[in-house]
Amino acid sequence: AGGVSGAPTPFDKGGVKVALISYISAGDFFQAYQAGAEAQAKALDIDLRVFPGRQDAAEQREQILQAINLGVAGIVVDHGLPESLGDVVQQALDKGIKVVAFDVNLNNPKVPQVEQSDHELAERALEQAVKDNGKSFNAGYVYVAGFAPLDRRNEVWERFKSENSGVVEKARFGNVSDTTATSTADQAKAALTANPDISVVFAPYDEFARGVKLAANDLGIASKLKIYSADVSTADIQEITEEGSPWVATVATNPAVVGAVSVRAAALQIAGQEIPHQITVKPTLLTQESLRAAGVKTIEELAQKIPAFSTSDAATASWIPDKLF
Ligand code: SR1
Repeated sequence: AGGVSGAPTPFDKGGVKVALISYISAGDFFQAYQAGAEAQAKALDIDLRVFPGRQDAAEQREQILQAINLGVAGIVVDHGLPESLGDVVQQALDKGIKVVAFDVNLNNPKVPQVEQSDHELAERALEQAVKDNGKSFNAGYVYVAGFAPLDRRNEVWERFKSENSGVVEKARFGNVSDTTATSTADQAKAALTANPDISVVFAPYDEFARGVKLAANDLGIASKLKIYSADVSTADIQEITEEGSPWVATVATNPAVVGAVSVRAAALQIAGQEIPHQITVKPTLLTQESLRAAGVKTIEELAQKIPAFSTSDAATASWIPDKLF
């Protein structure tokens, strides 16, 4: 550990221990988020300890206690169930450990919250759905309650339906697990078979969208369906742009940038510098048409064309290297 030249203490010496404690680590979004956190940690000479999530609330609590015992200076809590985290996060704060939450509402004024502007994300996806399909359509909706980003996107969906009486939610389904896409595909198959008049599916998580697309292909109805989602990865770009894909738009950040922002927020707090309570990384609308027209095939190519996919001005400081991708 050599530290970062010109950085405030303790980053001038390096080797600062920070824990990344995730609730979910399967899937493209969470792997890219972790990779971004690791890249930012490396650039700050942080000793990042990664605790992989297994969608297990008890294990995540235990991991926070382990991080406290390791003597970390900061903890990034990535998703999770607020009711099982509040007291252990308070124990960390009481020991002087700085905590940052990504996509989990810890409702603690000492814990800054990182998010992807989920209201805007859902609004932009639904605006595109209206642009493509008008204001009257039968919809399928993929949702699992209890995850902060999905709950925020759901607020927009509920408002959207109340403002558009021609939009009818015919089926609601969804599953979050280590097999989200395939379990959602099974549910989507049943929902789409029972409701053949569904023409639009709002699936605001890429694993959900992937599941619905799988179901549509299996049922041979891909040409009659349009899927609107959140998130993007290299694999998603391939699925969106392939010939005949029903996945027509997504609204997304680069999750690696969000991971980097989360680590920067922890670092700034550890250095005793002010950060806003709400830290937002804004998403970008990516339509099938625009991706095909740009010939973009990977997240890296997207980052070359769209500045928001390579960096964010959230949680920055002159001493923090932030051009990582
Ligand atoms: C189960 S929550 C999944 C969402 O978390 C992140 O906010 C991603 O955008 C993903 O859609």
